[in-house]
Amino acid sequence: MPDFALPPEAALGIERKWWHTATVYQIYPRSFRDSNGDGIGDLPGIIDRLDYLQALGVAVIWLSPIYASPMDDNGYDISDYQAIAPEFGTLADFDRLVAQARQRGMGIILDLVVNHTSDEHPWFTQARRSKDNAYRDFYVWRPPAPDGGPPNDLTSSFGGPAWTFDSTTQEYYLHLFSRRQPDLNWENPRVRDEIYRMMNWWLDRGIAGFRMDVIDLIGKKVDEGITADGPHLHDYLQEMNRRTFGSRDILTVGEAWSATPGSALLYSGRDRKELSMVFQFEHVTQGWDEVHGKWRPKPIDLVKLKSVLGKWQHALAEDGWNSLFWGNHDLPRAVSRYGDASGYHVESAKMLATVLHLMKGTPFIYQGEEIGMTNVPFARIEQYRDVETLNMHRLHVEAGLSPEEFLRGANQSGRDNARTPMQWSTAPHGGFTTGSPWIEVNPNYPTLNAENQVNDERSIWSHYRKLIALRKEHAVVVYGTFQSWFDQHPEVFVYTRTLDHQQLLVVANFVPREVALTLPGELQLSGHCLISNYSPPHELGEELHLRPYEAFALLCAPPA
Ligand code: TEU
Ligand code: CA
Repeated sequence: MPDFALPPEAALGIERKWWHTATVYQIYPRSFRDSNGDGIGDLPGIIDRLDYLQALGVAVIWLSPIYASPMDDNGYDISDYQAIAPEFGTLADFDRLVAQARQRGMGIILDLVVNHTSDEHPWFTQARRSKDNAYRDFYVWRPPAPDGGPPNDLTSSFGGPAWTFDSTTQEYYLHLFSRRQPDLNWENPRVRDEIYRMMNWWLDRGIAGFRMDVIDLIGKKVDEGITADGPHLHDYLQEMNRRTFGSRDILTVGEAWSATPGSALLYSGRDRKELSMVFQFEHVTQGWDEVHGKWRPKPIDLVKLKSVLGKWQHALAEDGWNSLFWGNHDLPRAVSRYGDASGYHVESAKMLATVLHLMKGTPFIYQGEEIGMTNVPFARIEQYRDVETLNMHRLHVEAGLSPEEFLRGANQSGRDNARTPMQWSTAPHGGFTTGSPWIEVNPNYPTLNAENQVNDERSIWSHYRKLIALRKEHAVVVYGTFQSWFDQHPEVFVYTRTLDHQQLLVVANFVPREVALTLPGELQLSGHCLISNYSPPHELGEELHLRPYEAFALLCAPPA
């Protein structure tokens, strides 16, 4: 709940929600903190670090999947939606986590993975037995094409066809991800009933919301080649809302790689009764290669990046709501992708945080981002664990790419960059485990770790703490109107947020060199500096001399 007096709703023109002022922290449980030395992070490990998260100031913790799973995709392949994976703990641990988080003013949101299950889910083991099994229609089955091959050309996100032949019944089943993640058939009302029942069971345990995995895929029409944004997608979401969380005050965020400003308004519009917000990825994918996608990322084009971010700020200014993020468990480390992880590590990590957290929307921090964790320089494919990276390696090398070239791409964009263990201290394996970790710790942990930063006012961690606090203290950060300046400038990002008589000016230099900038007359360089990544802050004057990766925010109240 916000701890400041907000302007009246009438003045804002929008209904206030507790999650407007919240900052969310994403935990990838496998890599956060191992409590028992088996090398795998777990729920007691998270409980052990709740004080750390409370000190940071986050209001919500999103847990990547913790359910029973064979872990083909680290838990995004669920074999029992109402059981905790034994390596993560027990249901009693989970209840304790919810209660202890609540005592500290934090809520837990769960990852809802209902586009697909594991191939070990009892629904699927039943379904594959015979064509007339009661669970057959829980999944998507099709007879082979006339030549015996897959029913159509749909491909899996993890490489190869989206169809696998099942010899028992001589039909193919659909999997938009790994062959161990068969897609559920949302057209079957029994599937939807089971999912809503399961969601209510978790809501009754006191969770604060759901992050919904690839939710834009549930309305698929495979015979028409439609996967994302199918014709009944929004009907299903409205039905889900009505039958599960609609009457509760929770946060829901849908992962939607296909989202456009138009569809985001359908998902998150005030009167739509669907979700609180979606994750859209346009700022991510604008930086991908046209042919090789994320495996050949393009250098940052700031003009383009600003135009995408600005477009989304404007599109959801009056209705709907934005999520704000640089990273997650599928993406490279923010400071490695958008900043300078070697020359200006601290400055660029703080700059990126400043720019993101002062836009309008709900910010998401991915674990380790608050200490500036970086991509991992794995040199051999054997060091990787991710099913996507391992599949893609096989396919690309078979297709003639050199293993060295593939590794270069994986070093920049592979999902394991985000999944190396949280670096807590200078202890062996960064204090993540006393055993041997399931994936190697980034070798930079002796200098880059949380212990070094929590008590240092000048650290990246302290900068995040200040930004999270600013959102709770200043309504202009939450509700101010966004406007960008210097749109064509390739090196600086400048924007203002305006609410009533208050104006927040945010200035950020995205390059590792000095940049001179003359501000237009409307942008008064006066007021009170809320946050800055250089000390002492910039000199106020006609012309600004921004230092490498310098970023600051000024709050002014123009004379009435
Ligand atoms: O991700 C969706 C997804 O499409 C990603 O796999 C993404 O496209 C890929 O990393 C980019 O190349 C969600 C989860 O976040 C991810 O961890 C899961 O593997 C996936 O769904 C399947 O559940
Ligand atoms: Ca463990």
